Amino acid sequence: MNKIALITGASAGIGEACAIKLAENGFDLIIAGRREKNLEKLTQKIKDISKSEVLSVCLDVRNFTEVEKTINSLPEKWKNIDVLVNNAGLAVGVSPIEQGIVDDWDRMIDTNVKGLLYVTRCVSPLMTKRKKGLIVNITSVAGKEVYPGGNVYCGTKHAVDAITRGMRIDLLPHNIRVSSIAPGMVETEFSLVRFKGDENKADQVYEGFKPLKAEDIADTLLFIATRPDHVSINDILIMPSAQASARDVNRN
Ligand code: NDP
Ligand code: 8X3
Repeated sequence: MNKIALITGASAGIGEACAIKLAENGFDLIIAGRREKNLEKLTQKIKDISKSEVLSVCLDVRNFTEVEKTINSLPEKWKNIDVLVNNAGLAVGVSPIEQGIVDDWDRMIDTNVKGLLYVTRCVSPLMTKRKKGLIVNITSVAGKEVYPGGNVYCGTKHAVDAITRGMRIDLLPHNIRVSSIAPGMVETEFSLVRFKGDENKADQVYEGFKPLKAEDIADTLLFIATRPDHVSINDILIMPSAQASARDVNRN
């Protein structure tokens, strides 16, 4: 029987690449996100490239009632989740704190922190019952460092970093491993979302150097998810070769 992985934010970027990578390597997938059309396309792609089974669930991680209902109503077989990838997340804006937009702050905190907690709260009991599981949280270099205009986004990723370490302790008696992947700059829709659809600004973020691809993070996830049971990869900080810190990027 294939292992089952649930990936949040699978409708684009890193989550989508992770779903494809795990499917190529024999996992069945529960793919979650808000954009149903993207999930439909991904479902078809996975069916085309692998023999994996796919369950697509339309889900806004900010809504606890919706998260709880979705997880509780999974068909019994799909409740045997072996790997949870808490990936759904976003940055919105780069305003300095004194000009910050409260709605942007709410979206980041509600998605990156509360959404991750809601999904974990509903999935982890399924794992503790089976005394096995792996949870991988997608954090960021922004969870290790701060940079100008990163204030609240960095705060949410620092929170996820701390929550990850807390989860690891709480879930230790239940034989559940908890890992985090902290990427530097990855070229996805991330910057387009951050700059609210401004393609010029988004493109500038990745100009003059080779950023990571979503597939690089998927490779990292696959490595973590295929270690033997006695090995836990606690945290991986992964950067483009041209990036040394959140603020130091070697552009041509
Ligand atoms: P994308 O914008 O390409 O993808 C973000 C994903 O999150 C989408 O699938 C989106 O789906 C989903 N998402 C956003 N809000 C919600 C929500 N409320 N409910 C459910 N799903 C949601 O960005 P990335 O792939 O780059 O980002 C993935 C993760 O990686 C994020 O946590 C981000 O912070 C982190 N990260 C990204 C880096 C980068 O440079 N790209 C670097 C470090 C970390 P939909 O809109 O359909 O709901
Ligand atoms: C995304 C990477 O550097 O924009 O987490 O914060 S960064």
